[in-house]
Amino acid sequence: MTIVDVPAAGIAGGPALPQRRHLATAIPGPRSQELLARKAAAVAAGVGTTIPVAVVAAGGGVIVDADGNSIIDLGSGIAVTGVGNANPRVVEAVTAQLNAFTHTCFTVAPYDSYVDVAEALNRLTPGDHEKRSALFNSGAEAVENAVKIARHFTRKQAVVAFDHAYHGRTNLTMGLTAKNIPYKSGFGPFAPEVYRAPLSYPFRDGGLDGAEAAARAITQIEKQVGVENLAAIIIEPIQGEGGFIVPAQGFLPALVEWANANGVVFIADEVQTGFGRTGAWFASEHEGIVPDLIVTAKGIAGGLPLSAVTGRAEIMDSAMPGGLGGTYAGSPLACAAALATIESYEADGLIGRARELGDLLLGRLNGFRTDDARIGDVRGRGAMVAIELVDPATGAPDAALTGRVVAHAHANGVLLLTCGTYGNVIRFLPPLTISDELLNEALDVIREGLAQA
Ligand code: PLZ
Repeated sequence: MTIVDVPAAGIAGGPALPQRRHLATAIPGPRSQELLARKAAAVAAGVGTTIPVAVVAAGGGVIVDADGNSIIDLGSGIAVTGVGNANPRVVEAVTAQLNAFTHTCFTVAPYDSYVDVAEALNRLTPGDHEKRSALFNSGAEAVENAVKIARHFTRKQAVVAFDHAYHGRTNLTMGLTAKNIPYKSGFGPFAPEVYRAPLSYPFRDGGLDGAEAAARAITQIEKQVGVENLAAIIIEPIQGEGGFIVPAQGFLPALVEWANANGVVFIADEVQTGFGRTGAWFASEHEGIVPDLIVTAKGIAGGLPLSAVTGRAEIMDSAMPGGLGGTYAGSPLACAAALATIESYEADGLIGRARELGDLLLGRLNGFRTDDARIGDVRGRGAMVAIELVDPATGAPDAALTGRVVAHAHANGVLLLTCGTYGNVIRFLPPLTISDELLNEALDVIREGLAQA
Protein backbone atom coordinates (compact mmCIF):
# COMPACT_ATOMS: atom_id res chain seq x y z
CA MET A 1 0.00 0.00 0.00
CA THR A 2 1.43 3.39 -0.97
CA ILE A 3 1.89 5.92 1.75
CA VAL A 4 1.28 9.44 0.51
CA ASP A 5 2.48 12.36 2.58
CA VAL A 6 1.24 15.82 1.76
CA PRO A 7 2.51 18.83 3.67
CA ALA A 8 -0.03 20.48 5.98
CA ALA A 9 -1.88 23.38 4.40
CA GLY A 10 -2.65 26.36 6.62
CA ILE A 11 -6.37 27.02 6.99
CA ALA A 12 -7.43 30.23 8.72
CA GLY A 13 -9.25 29.38 11.93
CA GLY A 14 -9.04 25.70 11.02
CA PRO A 15 -8.29 22.73 13.19
CA ALA A 16 -4.90 21.52 14.32
CA LEU A 17 -5.35 18.23 12.44
CA PRO A 18 -2.64 17.77 9.77
CA GLN A 19 -4.20 18.49 6.39
CA ARG A 20 -2.90 15.57 4.38
CA ARG A 21 -3.85 12.31 2.72
CA HIS A 22 -2.00 9.56 4.50
CA LEU A 23 -2.50 5.80 4.33
CA ALA A 24 -1.05 4.00 7.36
CA THR A 25 -2.84 0.70 6.53
CA ALA A 26 -5.08 -0.67 3.83
CA ILE A 27 -8.68 0.56 4.21
CA PRO A 28 -10.24 -0.82 6.32
CA GLY A 29 -7.33 -1.27 8.71
CA PRO A 30 -7.49 -3.73 11.63
CA ARG A 31 -9.16 -1.35 14.11
CA SER A 32 -11.76 -0.31 11.58
CA GLN A 33 -12.41 -3.98 10.78
CA GLU A 34 -13.02 -4.62 14.48
CA LEU A 35 -15.62 -1.85 14.59
CA LEU A 36 -17.31 -3.12 11.43
CA ALA A 37 -17.54 -6.62 12.89
CA ARG A 38 -19.15 -5.23 16.06
CA LYS A 39 -21.47 -3.10 13.91
CA ALA A 40 -22.62 -6.15 11.96
CA ALA A 41 -23.48 -7.91 15.23
CA ALA A 42 -25.10 -4.95 17.02
CA VAL A 43 -26.55 -2.50 14.47
CA ALA A 44 -29.54 -3.15 12.22
CA ALA A 45 -28.43 -4.24 8.75
CA GLY A 46 -30.51 -1.50 7.13
CA VAL A 47 -28.14 1.13 8.52
CA GLY A 48 -25.39 1.16 5.89
CA THR A 49 -21.99 2.82 5.64
CA THR A 50 -20.25 4.41 2.66
CA ILE A 51 -16.60 3.98 3.66
CA PRO A 52 -15.48 1.20 6.02
CA VAL A 53 -13.54 3.17 8.64
CA ALA A 54 -13.78 3.90 12.37
CA VAL A 55 -13.58 7.70 12.60
CA VAL A 56 -11.67 9.21 15.53
CA ALA A 57 -11.19 12.83 14.37
CA ALA A 58 -12.11 15.17 11.52
CA GLY A 59 -11.50 18.77 10.53
CA GLY A 60 -10.52 21.09 7.69
CA GLY A 61 -10.64 18.72 4.73
CA VAL A 62 -9.79 15.37 6.33
CA ILE A 63 -11.23 12.50 8.34
CA VAL A 64 -8.84 10.43 10.48
CA ASP A 65 -9.54 6.80 11.36
CA ALA A 66 -8.53 4.56 14.25
CA ASP A 67 -5.72 3.02 12.18
CA GLY A 68 -4.08 6.40 11.55
CA ASN A 69 -5.36 6.85 8.01
CA SER A 70 -6.05 10.45 7.02
CA ILE A 71 -8.73 10.55 4.33
CA ILE A 72 -9.65 13.52 2.15
CA ASP A 73 -13.31 14.36 2.80
CA LEU A 74 -15.39 15.09 -0.30
CA GLY A 75 -18.71 14.44 1.43
CA SER A 76 -18.97 16.74 4.49
CA GLY A 77 -21.21 14.14 6.15
CA ILE A 78 -23.64 14.66 3.22
CA ALA A 79 -23.35 18.45 2.91
CA VAL A 80 -23.42 19.14 6.64
CA THR A 81 -19.98 20.31 7.76
CA GLY A 82 -19.66 23.28 5.43
CA VAL A 83 -17.80 25.17 8.17
CA GLY A 84 -15.57 22.14 8.74
CA ASN A 85 -15.75 19.40 11.35
CA ALA A 86 -15.15 20.50 14.94
CA ASN A 87 -15.10 24.11 13.74
CA PRO A 88 -13.48 26.07 16.61
CA ARG A 89 -16.32 28.63 16.82
CA VAL A 90 -18.92 25.84 16.96
CA VAL A 91 -16.96 23.90 19.59
CA GLU A 92 -16.61 26.99 21.78
CA ALA A 93 -20.28 28.00 21.51
CA VAL A 94 -21.62 24.51 22.17
CA THR A 95 -19.23 23.99 25.10
CA ALA A 96 -20.42 27.23 26.71
CA GLN A 97 -24.06 26.21 26.20
CA LEU A 98 -23.39 22.73 27.65
CA ASN A 99 -22.10 24.37 30.80
CA ALA A 100 -25.10 26.72 31.05
CA PHE A 101 -28.01 24.32 30.39
CA THR A 102 -28.61 21.44 28.00
CA HIS A 103 -32.38 21.33 27.61
CA THR A 104 -35.63 22.90 28.73
CA CYS A 105 -37.82 22.19 25.68
CA PHE A 106 -38.38 25.53 23.94
CA THR A 107 -42.17 25.11 24.01
CA VAL A 108 -42.01 24.65 27.79
CA ALA A 109 -39.46 27.30 28.79
CA PRO A 110 -37.98 29.39 25.96
CA TYR A 111 -34.47 30.81 25.58
CA ASP A 112 -32.69 33.46 23.48
CA SER A 113 -30.71 31.35 21.05
CA TYR A 114 -33.81 29.80 19.40
CA VAL A 115 -35.16 33.28 18.69
CA ASP A 116 -31.71 34.44 17.51
CA VAL A 117 -31.64 31.58 14.98
CA ALA A 118 -35.19 32.41 13.82
CA GLU A 119 -34.20 36.06 13.34
CA ALA A 120 -31.07 35.06 11.42
CA LEU A 121 -33.05 32.74 9.12
CA ASN A 122 -35.69 35.42 8.53
CA ARG A 123 -32.89 37.82 7.57
CA LEU A 124 -30.84 35.44 5.39
CA THR A 125 -33.55 33.68 3.36
CA PRO A 126 -34.70 35.23 0.04
CA GLY A 127 -37.36 37.96 0.06
CA ASP A 128 -37.98 41.15 2.05
CA HIS A 129 -41.48 40.20 3.21
CA GLU A 130 -42.31 39.61 6.85
CA LYS A 131 -41.21 36.11 7.89
CA ARG A 132 -41.45 33.63 10.73
CA SER A 133 -39.39 30.50 11.43
CA ALA A 134 -39.95 27.30 13.38
CA LEU A 135 -37.10 24.95 14.33
CA PHE A 136 -36.94 21.16 14.24
CA ASN A 137 -34.30 18.40 14.38
CA SER A 138 -33.94 16.71 10.99
CA GLY A 139 -34.53 17.63 7.39
CA ALA A 140 -37.40 15.17 7.09
CA GLU A 141 -39.09 16.57 10.18
CA ALA A 142 -38.89 20.10 8.79
CA VAL A 143 -40.26 18.97 5.39
CA GLU A 144 -43.23 17.33 7.18
CA ASN A 145 -43.87 20.54 9.08
CA ALA A 146 -43.69 22.67 5.94
CA VAL A 147 -46.39 20.47 4.40
CA LYS A 148 -48.48 20.59 7.61
CA ILE A 149 -48.29 24.39 7.62
CA ALA A 150 -49.12 24.70 3.90
CA ARG A 151 -52.15 22.43 4.33
CA HIS A 152 -53.37 24.31 7.36
CA PHE A 153 -52.99 27.66 5.60
CA THR A 154 -54.61 26.69 2.29
CA ARG A 155 -57.22 24.30 3.75
CA LYS A 156 -56.25 22.01 0.85
CA GLN A 157 -54.56 18.62 0.98
CA ALA A 158 -52.74 17.60 -2.19
CA VAL A 159 -48.96 17.98 -2.42
CA VAL A 160 -46.86 17.70 -5.57
CA ALA A 161 -43.23 16.55 -5.53
CA PHE A 162 -41.02 16.00 -8.58
CA ASP A 163 -39.26 13.17 -10.37
CA HIS A 164 -35.88 12.31 -8.76
CA ALA A 165 -36.90 14.10 -5.55
CA TYR A 166 -35.50 13.21 -2.14
CA HIS A 167 -37.21 14.63 0.94
CA GLY A 168 -36.50 12.12 3.74
CA ARG A 169 -37.21 8.75 5.35
CA THR A 170 -40.31 9.39 7.49
CA ASN A 171 -43.67 8.22 6.17
CA LEU A 172 -44.77 11.44 4.47
CA THR A 173 -41.26 12.24 3.19
CA MET A 174 -40.78 8.70 1.84
CA GLY A 175 -43.95 9.29 -0.12
CA LEU A 176 -42.54 12.58 -1.44
CA THR A 177 -39.24 10.86 -2.34
CA ALA A 178 -39.09 9.38 -5.84
CA LYS A 179 -36.58 6.53 -5.67
CA ASN A 180 -37.88 3.13 -4.64
CA ILE A 181 -34.75 1.19 -3.63
CA PRO A 182 -33.39 1.66 -1.01
CA TYR A 183 -35.67 4.35 0.39
CA LYS A 184 -39.22 3.02 0.00
CA SER A 185 -39.42 -0.61 -1.05
CA GLY A 186 -41.51 -2.57 1.43
CA PHE A 187 -41.90 0.39 3.80
CA GLY A 188 -45.39 1.46 2.69
CA PRO A 189 -48.24 2.18 2.64
CA PHE A 190 -47.41 5.81 2.05
CA ALA A 191 -49.38 8.93 2.95
CA PRO A 192 -52.22 9.82 0.58
CA GLU A 193 -52.58 12.98 -1.52
CA VAL A 194 -48.97 12.99 -2.75
CA TYR A 195 -48.53 13.39 -6.52
CA ARG A 196 -45.48 13.52 -8.76
CA ALA A 197 -44.66 15.88 -11.62
CA PRO A 198 -41.90 15.80 -14.25
CA LEU A 199 -38.69 17.73 -13.57
CA SER A 200 -36.40 19.72 -15.82
CA TYR A 201 -33.33 17.46 -16.30
CA PRO A 202 -31.34 19.12 -19.09
CA PHE A 203 -29.00 16.15 -19.64
CA ARG A 204 -31.86 13.68 -20.06
CA ASP A 205 -35.00 15.47 -21.21
CA GLY A 206 -34.23 16.01 -24.86
CA GLY A 207 -33.37 19.70 -24.77
CA LEU A 208 -36.55 21.09 -23.20
CA ASP A 209 -35.85 24.62 -22.04
CA GLY A 210 -36.92 25.84 -18.60
CA ALA A 211 -40.22 27.32 -19.77
CA GLU A 212 -41.14 24.19 -21.74
CA ALA A 213 -40.29 21.86 -18.85
CA ALA A 214 -42.34 24.05 -16.48
CA ALA A 215 -45.31 24.05 -18.88
CA ARG A 216 -45.13 20.24 -19.06
CA ALA A 217 -45.16 19.96 -15.25
CA ILE A 218 -47.93 22.55 -14.83
CA THR A 219 -50.19 20.90 -17.41
CA GLN A 220 -49.77 17.55 -15.71
CA ILE A 221 -50.53 19.04 -12.29
CA GLU A 222 -53.62 20.89 -13.56
CA LYS A 223 -54.97 17.84 -15.39
CA GLN A 224 -54.16 15.18 -12.79
CA VAL A 225 -54.47 17.01 -9.45
CA GLY A 226 -56.24 20.37 -9.94
CA VAL A 227 -55.21 23.62 -8.24
CA GLU A 228 -58.43 23.64 -6.21
CA ASN A 229 -57.07 20.58 -4.36
CA LEU A 230 -53.41 21.51 -4.28
CA ALA A 231 -51.89 22.87 -1.06
CA ALA A 232 -48.25 22.96 -2.09
CA ILE A 233 -45.54 22.00 -4.51
CA ILE A 234 -42.20 21.07 -3.00
CA ILE A 235 -38.93 21.03 -4.91
CA GLU A 236 -35.19 21.01 -4.32
CA PRO A 237 -33.74 23.94 -6.35
CA ILE A 238 -30.95 21.52 -7.28
CA GLN A 239 -31.98 17.90 -6.84
CA GLY A 240 -29.56 16.34 -4.33
CA GLU A 241 -29.85 12.57 -3.79
CA GLY A 242 -31.61 12.41 -7.19
CA GLY A 243 -28.38 13.30 -9.01
CA PHE A 244 -27.38 16.95 -8.50
CA ILE A 245 -29.77 17.91 -11.27
CA VAL A 246 -29.67 21.64 -12.04
CA PRO A 247 -32.96 22.48 -13.78
CA ALA A 248 -32.87 24.52 -16.98
CA GLN A 249 -32.89 28.26 -16.42
CA GLY A 250 -36.41 29.60 -16.04
CA PHE A 251 -37.97 26.34 -14.81
CA LEU A 252 -38.12 27.35 -11.14
CA PRO A 253 -39.29 30.96 -11.75
CA ALA A 254 -42.14 29.69 -13.96
CA LEU A 255 -43.26 27.27 -11.24
CA VAL A 256 -43.14 30.00 -8.59
CA GLU A 257 -45.15 32.38 -10.77
CA TRP A 258 -47.76 29.72 -11.41
CA ALA A 259 -47.97 28.73 -7.73
CA ASN A 260 -48.38 32.38 -6.68
CA ALA A 261 -51.14 32.92 -9.23
CA ASN A 262 -53.04 29.80 -8.15
CA GLY A 263 -53.03 29.88 -4.35
CA VAL A 264 -50.48 27.07 -4.14
CA VAL A 265 -47.71 27.30 -1.52
CA PHE A 266 -44.25 26.99 -3.12
CA ILE A 267 -41.89 25.11 -0.78
CA ALA A 268 -38.15 25.07 -1.55
CA ASP A 269 -36.39 22.13 0.09
CA GLU A 270 -32.94 23.67 0.58
CA VAL A 271 -31.83 21.00 3.06
CA GLN A 272 -28.89 20.01 0.84
CA THR A 273 -28.45 23.17 -1.28
CA GLY A 274 -28.70 25.66 1.58
CA PHE A 275 -26.24 27.42 3.80
CA GLY A 276 -23.66 28.63 1.38
CA ARG A 277 -23.11 25.28 -0.30
CA THR A 278 -23.87 26.52 -3.82
CA GLY A 279 -22.00 29.82 -3.50
CA ALA A 280 -25.02 31.79 -2.28
CA TRP A 281 -26.82 31.49 1.04
CA PHE A 282 -29.58 29.63 -0.79
CA ALA A 283 -29.72 28.05 -4.25
CA SER A 284 -33.05 29.83 -4.86
CA GLU A 285 -31.03 33.03 -5.23
CA HIS A 286 -29.33 31.80 -8.42
CA GLU A 287 -32.72 31.86 -10.14
CA GLY A 288 -33.99 34.95 -8.32
CA ILE A 289 -36.95 33.06 -6.85
CA VAL A 290 -38.62 33.83 -3.53
CA PRO A 291 -40.16 30.65 -2.08
CA ASP A 292 -43.21 30.95 0.19
CA LEU A 293 -41.61 28.46 2.58
CA ILE A 294 -37.99 27.36 2.68
CA VAL A 295 -36.78 24.23 4.47
CA THR A 296 -33.23 24.15 5.86
CA ALA A 297 -31.15 21.60 7.80
CA LYS A 298 -27.72 19.95 7.29
CA GLY A 299 -25.26 22.89 6.88
CA ILE A 300 -27.17 25.08 9.33
CA ALA A 301 -25.46 23.96 12.55
CA GLY A 302 -21.95 22.67 11.84
CA GLY A 303 -22.89 19.04 12.47
CA LEU A 304 -25.44 19.34 15.28
CA PRO A 305 -28.98 18.24 14.45
CA LEU A 306 -31.10 21.27 13.58
CA SER A 307 -33.61 22.09 10.87
CA ALA A 308 -36.06 24.86 10.16
CA VAL A 309 -39.03 26.06 8.16
CA THR A 310 -38.92 29.77 7.31
CA GLY A 311 -41.53 31.63 5.34
CA ARG A 312 -44.24 34.20 4.85
CA ALA A 313 -45.62 35.33 8.21
CA GLU A 314 -49.26 34.84 7.18
CA ILE A 315 -48.62 31.21 6.17
CA MET A 316 -46.35 30.33 9.10
CA ASP A 317 -48.68 31.94 11.64
CA SER A 318 -51.75 30.08 10.43
CA ALA A 319 -51.06 26.99 12.58
CA MET A 320 -52.76 27.32 15.98
CA PRO A 321 -50.63 27.84 19.13
CA GLY A 322 -49.34 24.43 20.18
CA GLY A 323 -49.73 23.11 16.63
CA LEU A 324 -45.98 23.06 16.00
CA GLY A 325 -43.20 21.81 18.23
CA GLY A 326 -41.25 18.77 19.39
CA THR A 327 -39.32 17.84 22.55
CA TYR A 328 -35.87 18.57 21.13
CA ALA A 329 -36.88 20.92 18.31
CA GLY A 330 -34.50 23.89 18.38
CA SER A 331 -32.32 22.38 21.11
CA PRO A 332 -30.16 25.01 22.86
CA LEU A 333 -27.01 23.09 21.88
CA ALA A 334 -27.98 23.01 18.21
CA CYS A 335 -29.02 26.69 18.29
CA ALA A 336 -25.67 27.69 19.80
CA ALA A 337 -23.97 25.72 17.03
CA ALA A 338 -26.12 27.38 14.36
CA LEU A 339 -25.29 30.90 15.56
CA ALA A 340 -21.57 30.05 15.55
CA THR A 341 -21.93 28.46 12.12
CA ILE A 342 -23.63 31.54 10.65
CA GLU A 343 -20.89 33.70 12.18
CA SER A 344 -18.27 31.47 10.51
CA TYR A 345 -19.90 31.68 7.09
CA GLU A 346 -19.95 35.47 7.39
CA ALA A 347 -16.59 36.13 9.11
CA ASP A 348 -14.56 33.54 7.17
CA GLY A 349 -15.99 34.36 3.73
CA LEU A 350 -17.10 30.75 3.24
CA ILE A 351 -19.76 31.56 0.63
CA GLY A 352 -17.11 33.10 -1.61
CA ARG A 353 -14.96 30.07 -0.85
CA ALA A 354 -17.79 27.80 -2.08
CA ARG A 355 -17.70 29.67 -5.41
CA GLU A 356 -13.91 29.26 -5.65
CA LEU A 357 -14.15 25.54 -4.92
CA GLY A 358 -16.87 25.30 -7.57
CA ASP A 359 -14.66 26.98 -10.17
CA LEU A 360 -11.82 24.60 -9.32
CA LEU A 361 -14.08 21.53 -9.46
CA LEU A 362 -15.91 22.51 -12.66
CA GLY A 363 -12.66 23.53 -14.35
CA ARG A 364 -10.86 20.29 -13.63
CA LEU A 365 -13.83 17.97 -14.18
CA ASN A 366 -14.66 19.61 -17.52
CA GLY A 367 -11.01 19.05 -18.37
CA PHE A 368 -11.35 15.32 -17.54
CA ARG A 369 -14.41 15.21 -19.76
CA THR A 370 -12.61 16.48 -22.88
CA ASP A 371 -10.70 13.19 -23.18
CA ASP A 372 -13.13 10.83 -21.41
CA ALA A 373 -16.49 10.41 -23.15
CA ARG A 374 -17.75 8.28 -20.24
CA ILE A 375 -18.24 11.55 -18.35
CA GLY A 376 -21.57 12.43 -19.95
CA ASP A 377 -22.23 15.56 -17.92
CA VAL A 378 -20.47 17.87 -15.46
CA ARG A 379 -22.88 20.08 -13.50
CA GLY A 380 -23.54 21.91 -10.28
CA ARG A 381 -23.11 25.23 -8.56
CA GLY A 382 -20.49 26.26 -6.02
CA ALA A 383 -19.25 23.38 -3.88
CA MET A 384 -22.14 21.16 -5.02
CA VAL A 385 -20.84 19.57 -8.21
CA ALA A 386 -21.29 16.18 -9.89
CA ILE A 387 -20.30 14.08 -12.87
CA GLU A 388 -22.74 11.70 -14.53
CA LEU A 389 -21.07 8.55 -15.92
CA VAL A 390 -22.53 6.91 -19.01
CA ASP A 391 -21.89 4.44 -21.79
CA PRO A 392 -20.45 6.81 -24.43
CA ALA A 393 -22.13 4.90 -27.27
CA THR A 394 -25.69 4.98 -25.93
CA GLY A 395 -25.74 7.53 -23.08
CA ALA A 396 -27.06 4.79 -20.80
CA PRO A 397 -26.22 5.29 -17.10
CA ASP A 398 -23.10 3.35 -16.02
CA ALA A 399 -23.52 2.51 -12.34
CA ALA A 400 -20.85 -0.22 -12.47
CA LEU A 401 -18.17 2.21 -13.64
CA THR A 402 -19.30 4.65 -10.94
CA GLY A 403 -18.86 1.93 -8.32
CA ARG A 404 -15.34 1.13 -9.54
CA VAL A 405 -14.22 4.77 -9.44
CA VAL A 406 -15.61 5.20 -5.93
CA ALA A 407 -13.96 1.96 -4.74
CA HIS A 408 -10.63 3.20 -6.10
CA ALA A 409 -11.06 6.53 -4.29
CA HIS A 410 -11.94 4.85 -0.99
CA ALA A 411 -8.99 2.44 -1.21
CA ASN A 412 -6.71 5.42 -1.83
CA GLY A 413 -7.88 7.69 0.95
CA VAL A 414 -10.55 9.84 -0.71
CA LEU A 415 -14.11 9.74 0.65
CA LEU A 416 -16.48 10.07 -2.28
CA LEU A 417 -20.30 9.89 -2.42
CA THR A 418 -22.55 8.82 -5.25
CA CYS A 419 -26.15 9.80 -5.96
CA GLY A 420 -28.70 9.70 -8.74
CA THR A 421 -31.78 7.68 -9.57
CA TYR A 422 -29.60 5.44 -11.74
CA GLY A 423 -26.66 5.29 -9.27
CA ASN A 424 -24.30 6.73 -11.89
CA VAL A 425 -23.52 10.15 -10.45
CA ILE A 426 -20.42 11.00 -8.40
CA ARG A 427 -20.97 14.06 -6.27
CA PHE A 428 -18.46 16.48 -4.81
CA LEU A 429 -19.42 18.09 -1.50
CA PRO A 430 -16.15 19.10 0.16
CA PRO A 431 -16.14 21.02 3.43
CA LEU A 432 -15.70 24.70 2.54
CA THR A 433 -12.60 24.63 4.77
CA ILE A 434 -10.72 22.24 2.46
CA SER A 435 -7.51 23.57 0.84
CA ASP A 436 -7.02 23.75 -2.94
CA GLU A 437 -4.06 21.37 -2.53
CA LEU A 438 -6.15 18.64 -0.91
CA LEU A 439 -9.01 19.06 -3.36
CA ASN A 440 -6.61 18.87 -6.32
CA GLU A 441 -4.99 15.79 -4.87
CA ALA A 442 -8.38 14.11 -4.42
CA LEU A 443 -9.22 14.94 -8.05
CA ASP A 444 -5.90 13.36 -9.15
CA VAL A 445 -6.95 10.15 -7.34
CA ILE A 446 -10.33 10.20 -9.07
CA ARG A 447 -8.74 10.76 -12.47
CA GLU A 448 -6.48 7.76 -11.76
CA GLY A 449 -9.59 5.76 -10.78
CA LEU A 450 -11.31 6.68 -14.05
CA ALA A 451 -8.21 5.66 -16.01
CA GLN A 452 -8.03 2.27 -14.28
CA ALA A 453 -11.76 1.50 -14.23
N1 PLZ B 1 -34.31 16.99 1.85
C1 PLZ B 1 -33.05 17.72 -0.11
O1 PLZ B 1 -31.01 16.00 0.86
C2 PLZ B 1 -31.22 14.45 3.28
C3 PLZ B 1 -29.99 11.64 3.12
C4 PLZ B 1 -29.11 10.77 3.89
P1 PLZ B 1 -32.63 14.37 7.07
N2 PLZ B 1 -30.31 13.92 2.34
C5 PLZ B 1 -29.35 12.95 2.83
C6 PLZ B 1 -29.72 9.42 4.07
O2 PLZ B 1 -29.31 8.51 3.35
O3 PLZ B 1 -30.59 9.29 4.92
C7 PLZ B 1 -32.30 15.35 2.78
C8 PLZ B 1 -32.15 16.08 1.59
C9 PLZ B 1 -33.18 16.91 1.15
C10 PLZ B 1 -34.49 16.31 2.99
C11 PLZ B 1 -33.51 15.48 3.48
C12 PLZ B 1 -33.76 14.75 4.76
O4 PLZ B 1 -32.94 15.26 5.78
O5 PLZ B 1 -31.93 15.33 8.00
O6 PLZ B 1 -31.78 13.23 6.62
O7 PLZ B 1 -33.96 13.95 7.60
